[in-house]
Parts: sequence; structure tokens; C-alpha cells
Amino acid sequence: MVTATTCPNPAERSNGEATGVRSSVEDVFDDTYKEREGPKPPMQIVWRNVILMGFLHIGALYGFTVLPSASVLTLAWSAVCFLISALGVTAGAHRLWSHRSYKASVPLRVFLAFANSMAFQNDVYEWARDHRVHHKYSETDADPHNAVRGFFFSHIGWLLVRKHPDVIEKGKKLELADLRADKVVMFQRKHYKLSVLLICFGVPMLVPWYMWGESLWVAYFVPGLLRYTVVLNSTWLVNSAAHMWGNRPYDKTINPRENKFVSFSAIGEGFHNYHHTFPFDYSTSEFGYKVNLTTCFIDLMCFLGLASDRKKASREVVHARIQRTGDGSPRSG
Ligand code: ST9
Ligand code: ZN
Ligand code: ZN
Repeated sequence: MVTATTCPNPAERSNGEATGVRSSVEDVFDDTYKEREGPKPPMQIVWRNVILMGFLHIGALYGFTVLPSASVLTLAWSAVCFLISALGVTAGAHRLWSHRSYKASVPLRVFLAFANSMAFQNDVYEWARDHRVHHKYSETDADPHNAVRGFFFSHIGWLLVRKHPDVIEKGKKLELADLRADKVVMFQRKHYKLSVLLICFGVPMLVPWYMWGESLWVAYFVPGLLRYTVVLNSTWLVNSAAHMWGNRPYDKTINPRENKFVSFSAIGEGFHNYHHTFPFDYSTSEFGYKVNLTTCFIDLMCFLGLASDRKKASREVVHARIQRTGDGSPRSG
């Protein structure tokens, strides 16, 4: 059962599907899918990506070494850029566009698409499509970052090889009409490369140089490459660490876990056992603002009248599920 919530307070109701907010979202696990029998298709390495990711991480390591030469303002700006990019992924691509767990006004969607380009993790359409396949076919061949294939594959390896054919086959059957109907999503997709150049690299680098005279070198490596790489790895930890390490209070039959470190680094996205059990919940957790900056942000947007229709799993439903499928471990709250 799903609960719909409206501003200003997420009041709990029993079934939010009646609102139609997310009736067509295909993010529920499909246990009818069976992997093909026989040998797996050979892994095809995409060397271009290996080289680019290699250079990016070397650049980020170098960024660490120039941290002491960055001014305090540049360090503060790097944190701001981290936060904006992170929200573009968590509040934008993830909770809004992949799961439709709340509604956002046009100005908020424009901000989130801008923030999402700063995170440079593929455009929102592609991100949300891959993420819906991840939930629907979690930890099978049709999951883009299938954690059964190990830490390295689910963390970064999946971006360095061609996708398993089942990811594409199943992904093409997903209902994505809501994304195609969103003009903000389609605009960002159309101008994605330019937006990344300007917003992921241009803005973080040029603001400190122009505003307080930071050297372009430091501005490129710290709020630019280092910040981008930290956001990427924090995100990827949700696919790797939070699918491997942690407890499973809500559903012990699935691999996603509650991982506090990931909740912290991914601003509220590490309650992953809860999230895979209740993917419609706008807070991706039972515990409100606890280690969950993204929930604070969405609630603030609601308070300002820029968001609405937050969906929340009701307390009764969560408790019943804990009794039925939980591993009996203490929850994080
Ligand atoms: C990045 C993404 O980092 C990170 C996502 C993480 C998700 C995390 C989720 C966790 C929960 C949320 C937590 C947030 C926490 C945030 C914390 C922040 C602090 N369905 O893709 P191609 C089609 S990106 C349907 O080339 P290949 C496709 O449309 C980093 N169709 O596949 C195309 O068709 P057509 C930067 C699909 O050749 C065709 O198939 N970006 C699907 O196998 C070929 O598509 C990169 O590094 C689908 N699911 O290549 C680039 N998928 O021809 C990475 C594909 O008709 N990507 N299709 O147009 C690539 O280079 C390639 O995709 C590849 C695979 C090499 C990986
Ligand atoms: Zn999700
Ligand atoms: Zn997951």
C-alpha cells in the first residue's frame, strides 16, 4: 500500500495510487523475469570510457594535492557545487523523475535539471530509464549495475563495458511516457553535452576565478574535477556498498542494505533496503530528516509551494512488512 502526502505536512493515508501521481511508474521488482540459460555473453570493454575514467580519477587525486592552495571561499564553493550536483541526482533524477515520489513545479524542475547537468551522470531520461530497470530487474542480467557481479562491476565497471542485452531489451519495454511528456527532461536531453560543458565544468571553475580571483588551475581541479569525482563515487556507492554491506530490517530476501556511511555520503540515499522495499516513498527512509538532506530539501520546496504530493509508506504498512519479511535487526532510527 502507498500513502500520498500533500503540503504542508506529509499526513499518512492508506493508498496514494488514487492520486495518480505515479500510477505508471515501473519500479516494482518483477519476479517473473528469468535469466537466459547457458553461457553469458562475453564482456566487451569500452576502452574510451576506461581511459576517460582513468584520467578523471588521476585528475581528482591531483585535486587532493592542490587542496591546500585553494582559498577558503573556493573550498566553500566546492561544497556548494557538491550539494547542488548531489540534489540534482537525489531529489531530481532519483526521487522525482525515476520514482515520481512527489510532484515538482516548473521552476523547481528547471533547477533540478540544471543541478543534474552539474552532476554529469547521463541525462535525466537515460538515468531514470536505467534506474527503473535496476529496480524492476534488480540483481539479474537485466539490471544495469547488477551487484551479483561484484563490487567493482556495480560501482564503476558497468560504465566501462557494453550492457548485457537483457538490460536493453527489458529497458525498451518500460513505460517512459511520463519522461517523454516532461518538457524540462526533454530539453535537458536535447542540450545535454553543452549543458555539461557549461554547468559541470564551466560554472564551478569560472565562478571562483571571476568572483574572488582563484587561479584557474585550482578552480579546475578542486570544484571541477575533484568535486565531480566525489559526487560520482558517492552515487556509485549506493549501487555497490549499499547492495552488499548493512542490515535488512524490511526485506531479508533482497540484497539492498541499510548503510549509514552511504546515507551520509549520498545525502540520504543509503537506506537502500527500505528504498527497494518501498520505492515510492519520497524520503527513501522511515526516519525523516535523519542523515537525509534530500528529504529536508524536498520538504523545504513543499513549504515554499514549489513541490507537492509527497508519497510516504504508512507506519502500519512498514511495520507489517518488517514483521513479515524483515531480518529482525534494529532499524537505524
Ligand atoms: C553515471 C551514472 O555515473 C550513475 C548512475 C547511478 C545510479 C545510482 C542509483 C542509486 C539510487 C540513487 C542514489 C543517488 C545518490 C546520489 C548521491 C550524490 C552525492 N533501456 O548506453 P548504450 C539503448 S554516468 C532501454 O550506448 P552500450 C540505448 O538507448 C557517468 N534502452 O549501451 C541505445 O539505443 P539506440 C558519466 C537502453 O553500447 C542502445 O541501447 N557517463 C537501455 O551497451 C545502446 O546504448 C559515462 O560514463 C535501457 N536501460 O554502452 C557514460 N540502455 O541506439 C557511460 C541502453 O536506439 N555510458 N539502451 O539509441 C556509456 O558509455 C554506455 O552507456 C556504456 C554501455 C558503455 C556503459
Ligand atoms: Zn531508486
Ligand atoms: Zn539499488
